[in-house]
Amino acid sequence: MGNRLQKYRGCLLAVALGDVIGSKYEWMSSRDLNSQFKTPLDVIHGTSLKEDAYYTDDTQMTICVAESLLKDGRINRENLAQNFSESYDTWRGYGAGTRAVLNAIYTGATVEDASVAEFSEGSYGNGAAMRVAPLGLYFPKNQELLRSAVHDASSITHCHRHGIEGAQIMANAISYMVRVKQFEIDEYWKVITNAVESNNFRLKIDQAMSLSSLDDLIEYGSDISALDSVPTALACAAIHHNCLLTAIGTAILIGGDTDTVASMTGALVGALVGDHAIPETFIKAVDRDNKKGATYLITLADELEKASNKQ
Ligand code: F2R
Ligand code: MG
Ligand code: MG
Repeated sequence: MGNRLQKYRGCLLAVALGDVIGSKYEWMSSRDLNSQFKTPLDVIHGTSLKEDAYYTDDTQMTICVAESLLKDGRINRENLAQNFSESYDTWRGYGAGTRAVLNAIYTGATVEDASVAEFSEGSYGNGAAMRVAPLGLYFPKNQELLRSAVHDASSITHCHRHGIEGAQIMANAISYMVRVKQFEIDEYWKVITNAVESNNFRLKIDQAMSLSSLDDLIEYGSDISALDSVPTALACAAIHHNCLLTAIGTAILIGGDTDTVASMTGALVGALVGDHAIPETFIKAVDRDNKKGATYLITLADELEKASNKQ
């Protein structure tokens, strides 16, 4: 188990690591992945990060949340929306709804109008949940502040109740992982169920609690909606809470939304075990030519750790 600083670094670096490796297999089937790789660790060690170890929207938007939080000391929706819009790299594989929201913000729409640019009831995609790690790290002990910050950060692009609920659940689970010295499975699921609001999520989380193997996870599935990916990541992290690389490799072998489920799983287990679980070669590979690569993620993690003491 890592010390406090290692846990903060582990969380953000594992967001990127899961994203970087997982994005090479996004939307592949579990059948194809499992015929290519024998074990979860084969996925990690058998994926070349020499040439292109770019992160995608998952990490890009996580960085924006961390930056805005550190700059404003809270979530200012307008500032965060601007940050999302200014850092939007079209080639990083954003969801169609999020692309529409960011284009609307770029052309001057208000945050409220932009949030329904693609879907009139808002997006139920996993795009809010996948970027929520900095909030769980910033408010590890203050549930009320966490709740309102997650709502504000999520509703910019995901005002559908399931989009927000997935982010609330993920943020609470991450705050649990960073808070504790010892993982207690019953306590973990209790924190998660306390953050559940809808029957749809209650049902999915109830099922997720009983999963115990890769076959179970494959049958349970992974897709782009918050409802079909957040519980998958929570279960994968619970099963492999003591081995970050196995957790990320397993999340990828499930198939489907591999970068996002691996990134969310990484955030959870990374926040528990810390960055010493990540080999230096992987850390160096993450978006190596980008000034917002691994070194920058470590800086953000350190600043979040310092600032979270005041919350
Ligand atoms: N989008 C991708 N990967 C595909 C990249 C394709 C390629 N590289 C390219 O760009 O051409 N990955 C990323 O998207 C997911 C996060 O998505 P997010 O931010 O939630 O987007 P969105 O569009 O809001 O929701 C995702 C899809 O869910 C369906 N959906 C959501 N709300 C809906 C509603 N109210 N009604 C109907 N459908 C709804 C739509 O199909 C959305 O497009 C992550 O996987 C990330 O890695
Ligand atoms: Mg992505
Ligand atoms: Mg994805």
